[in-house]
Amino acid sequence: MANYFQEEIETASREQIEKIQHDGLLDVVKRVYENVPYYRKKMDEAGVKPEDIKELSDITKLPFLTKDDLRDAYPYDLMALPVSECVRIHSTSGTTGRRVVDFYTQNDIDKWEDGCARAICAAGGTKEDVVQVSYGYGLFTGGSGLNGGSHKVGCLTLPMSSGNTDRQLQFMCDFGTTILCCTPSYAAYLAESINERGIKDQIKVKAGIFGAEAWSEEMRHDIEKNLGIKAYDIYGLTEIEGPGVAFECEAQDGMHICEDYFLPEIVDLDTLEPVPDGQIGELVFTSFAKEAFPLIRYRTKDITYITHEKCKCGRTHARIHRLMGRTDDMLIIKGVNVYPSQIEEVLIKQGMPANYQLIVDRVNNSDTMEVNVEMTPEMFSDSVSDIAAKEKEIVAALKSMLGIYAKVKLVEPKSITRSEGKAVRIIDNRKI
Ligand code: DLL
Repeated sequence: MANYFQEEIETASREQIEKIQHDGLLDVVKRVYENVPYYRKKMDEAGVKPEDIKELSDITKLPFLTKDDLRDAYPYDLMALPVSECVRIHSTSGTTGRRVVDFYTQNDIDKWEDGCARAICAAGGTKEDVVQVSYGYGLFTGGSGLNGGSHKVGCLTLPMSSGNTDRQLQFMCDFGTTILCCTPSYAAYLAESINERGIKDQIKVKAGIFGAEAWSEEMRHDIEKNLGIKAYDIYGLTEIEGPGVAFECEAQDGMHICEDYFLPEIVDLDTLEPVPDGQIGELVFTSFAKEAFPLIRYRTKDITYITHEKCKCGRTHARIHRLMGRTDDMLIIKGVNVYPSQIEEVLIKQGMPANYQLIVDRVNNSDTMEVNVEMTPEMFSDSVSDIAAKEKEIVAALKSMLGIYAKVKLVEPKSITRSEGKAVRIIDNRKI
């Protein structure tokens, strides 16, 4: 029997879910048209009025919202309520441009934490568990979101934040952490540190809730094997609320979207027309239940596909497949679309660790890609010719997966900087 946090809504019928989404959509369109001049202008320009939205399918009449809109409207222009009604903000780091901010009322926080509590229960969590939250706290949503979800489930919560690996491991051993929440790259690093210190027998972790960055199925298997746990994917983004927008259940076969809060669409990467279930495209969300900062048809730039097929766990909310990458970290090398996750898949299949970096450049008007990947300590003691042979093998495997040549360099163990948050996988030196 599956472990639900809110069984009734998590297993609601399609008719019930669509009714909630229908009412939510009509309500949010009216709210933003009346209260947010930025939206009213956008809708007026698109020639659509709230009265034109009668059915769920009318959503396609509404204009998309993009990250550029969020940046234009920074700081307050997309807020749907006065500051006096809001209790919190969160924000992205703003490394790739102006910060993106999200605002929350107390109800918004409540629903967000419910989503994270659903994720913890879907990973088998109960009030008996000790949850170590090793996502960053502060403006980043990861720490606060899972912290709140863990409280709601009634778990003993360790608000560790990211970093300070010694302290992470000490708390993990001393307090008997059973559920670990952090980025997959930090989980891999923690697993490496645990094995190096020979303390695996003191670790009681049974499940991990890992997200905030793209990771491959192969990386999941590696972490599961190295830590002896089940690793669950969790998805979310600051603009929509943070973690818990979608999460995996025990079937580990796609992430259930909290469809009672968010209306998902998948649109074609070129035409932006909605595509059917199973077809890959860009994920678009309407966060109709949000009070302070509802977004309509927000283009996430995340690439995946959706399914409404029945899930073994009994949850009825639609699932998105593990994210395949982002439209903006999709590298185009000699005209070929390349996602870091494809390279990761090849590397792990070749027995390499998931510690790698892609260096892209343009030499004589032609794109080049170099894949630097760490050797395992065992490989490091191999002869130079063995290492060269392994490099050749990886070059061939990458060529057969991507159809292009990439130079491969096996580098010393531990020479690629470890990440405590989101890993930096790409260094693009092209000046285009
Ligand atoms: O990363 C929220 C989060 C925190 C999610 C903790 C999960 C766990 P942002 O910093 O705004 O928010 O980054 C959002 O990260 O659009 C995706 O591109 C990527 N991302 C998030 N979760 C996943 C995942 C948080 N499970 C952006 N798989 C999103 C792949 C993910 N990519």
